[in-house]
Amino acid sequence: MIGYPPRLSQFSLSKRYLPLYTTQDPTPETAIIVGVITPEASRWDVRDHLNELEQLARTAGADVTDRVTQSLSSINPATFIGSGKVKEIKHLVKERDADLVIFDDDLSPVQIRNIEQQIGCKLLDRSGLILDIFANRAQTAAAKTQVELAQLQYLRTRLTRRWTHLSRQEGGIGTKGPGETQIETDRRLIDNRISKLKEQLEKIDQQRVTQRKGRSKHTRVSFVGYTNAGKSTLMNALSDSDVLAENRLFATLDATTRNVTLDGNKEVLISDTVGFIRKLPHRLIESFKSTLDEVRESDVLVHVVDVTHPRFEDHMSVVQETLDELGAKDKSTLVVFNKIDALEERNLLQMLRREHPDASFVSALRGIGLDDMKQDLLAVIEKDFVERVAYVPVTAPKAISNIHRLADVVAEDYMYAKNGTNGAAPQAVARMQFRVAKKHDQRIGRMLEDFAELEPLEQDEMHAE
Ligand SMILES: Nc1nc2c(ncn2[C@@H]2O[C@H](COP(=O)(O)OP(=O)(O)OP(=O)(O)O)[C@@H](O)[C@H]2O)c(=O)[nH]1
Ligand SMILES: [Mg+2]
Repeated sequence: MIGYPPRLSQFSLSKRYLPLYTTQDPTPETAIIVGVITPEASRWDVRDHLNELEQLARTAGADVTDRVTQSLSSINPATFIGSGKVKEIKHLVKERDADLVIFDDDLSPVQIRNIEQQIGCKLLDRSGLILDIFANRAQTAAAKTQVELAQLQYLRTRLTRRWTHLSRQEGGIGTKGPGETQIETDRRLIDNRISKLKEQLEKIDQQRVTQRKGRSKHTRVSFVGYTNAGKSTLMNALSDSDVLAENRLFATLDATTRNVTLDGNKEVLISDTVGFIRKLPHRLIESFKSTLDEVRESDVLVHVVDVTHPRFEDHMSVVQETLDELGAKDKSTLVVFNKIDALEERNLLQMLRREHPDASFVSALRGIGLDDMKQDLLAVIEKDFVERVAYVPVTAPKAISNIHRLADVVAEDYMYAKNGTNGAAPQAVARMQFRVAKKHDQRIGRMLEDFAELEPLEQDEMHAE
């Protein structure tokens, strides 16, 4: 069953554990989907948006029987669509014996209440549907906690009186008496749960920060892209791993990281993570902060695009906007056009090659173009790195270990060096040759300031000394 509205009775029935609300019933529900044609969204836009909504509904376990559209110059604040249209949907629901109606746009609590009262079945908007899918697909403790938080925050703003019978009053010291309305009780229960979830997420966050610190010297690459673009398939092809990849939306909800060796023995860490979609609920992005930190903190992004999708250019814009929202828009990025094996229009490929001379063209599924892509990735990474040589006294082991932590040490030899200006006695040093990301270069430079004047002794100087 697609899970909206969640039963608030859950919140008061179990004080210890409040189950995540998920889609579990295997029998498909029947759904009617609704889109609105506006001056900003043409008939063709809405057709494609509804195609995607239907795919989302299918992912959530519903069969779509009908599509309803309406052209509107302005939105009706009470019912979003016109009142005549609501009546039409009501009849259709009856005729089809539909279980739910799904709007492609997000509705206000008032609109949800008004429409639901009239149509006589469950009503869901796009965000609610996406949240339901996420809830159903969440596997790990982190993903489950993140989704539940987003669900409750979404629900909190949509509490209306229709739920007043669902939550039991809890009596006892410190609780309000019978004067408190059920909505207040529900809101309080939700708020308590939200703060617990936030605490849990903070703990998960701290663990992840520790994990990430351990791998900070490696170049970190994140795969980003629209859902179903082929990120996990590409990850599997490059790293010989077995991340779940399938033809459904939001197959991946957690970040998986793998070690991949590029040309020249350059090792990088590649993370595959949750896909983006048009109108990804803002709350969801917020609650998935710790998963998406992987993207925010990576050095380079690989933007995977399904080139066979008729709307792939829109998808690219959605990904850019989402990256912007995450604060990761300006990272060095390699664009990878995927699924070229399934592309029927050869012209499109030629045009794209002309328009995106720096992009890679691959088939992750068939293993086409992967070596070239690895080289392209290496080139993007190299642009962000500088190579340095430093002489660090062995009496400064902290500086040596910091270089190992922040940079890729290419060579490390021990020798004697002296300060060219102050005439002090020669000292044992490590000659360190390393490659460092530009973002860490200044930091290392500051750490090594005191040793900047050290110069290696020439062979004959060593004997003279
Ligand atoms: N024809 C073709 N299909 C591909 C290719 N790469 C991936 N696919 C298919 O596209 C579908 C989605 O692939 P995934 O790797 O799960 O996509 P994803 O980007 O990880 O998707 P989410 O995790 O849902 O965001 C699967 O059915 C893949 O088999 C390709 O190069 N060619
Ligand atoms: Mg995936």
